Amino acid sequence: MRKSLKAFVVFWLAFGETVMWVSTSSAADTHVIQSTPQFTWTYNGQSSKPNGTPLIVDDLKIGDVVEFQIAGAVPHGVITIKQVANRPPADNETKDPVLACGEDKSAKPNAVLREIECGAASNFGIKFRGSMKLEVLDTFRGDTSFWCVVHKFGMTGTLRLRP
Ligand SMILES: [Cu+2]
Repeated sequence: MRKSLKAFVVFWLAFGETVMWVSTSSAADTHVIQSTPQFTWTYNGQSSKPNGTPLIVDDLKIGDVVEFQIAGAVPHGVITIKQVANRPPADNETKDPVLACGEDKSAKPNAVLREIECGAASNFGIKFRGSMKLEVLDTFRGDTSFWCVVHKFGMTGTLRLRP
């Protein structure tokens, strides 16, 4: 009897640990990308470069949140782009990948990100100060790139799922 009780306790300790491991590894993370006074994006010790080199954020999971924080005197904003390159803005910008605040889901069936915690209006595609949060949808594949609505290819980045 005592032996089986002990086995039971050991089983539950192991089971509980497994449950805890699963829940922490699948929990949603928030990835904070910040603008800097040097006109770059920075994340996790990495930065974009004014020559068009993108900031690479490659540790996303479905359900995670990408938060853009913009502070300081210089205004910035975020819009998705078709490709990382020095292209005229009209050629390169696209709003298709992001379901912005106030938009109907049926209008953007190909969205891979969704703006959340909507305030009075969407911050997507315009200059703003403060925070914009984008949730990684289960449609996210490959690379989704963005640049600053003001500084264009001089301030660009790429989002991708972790390997
Ligand atoms: Cu900018």
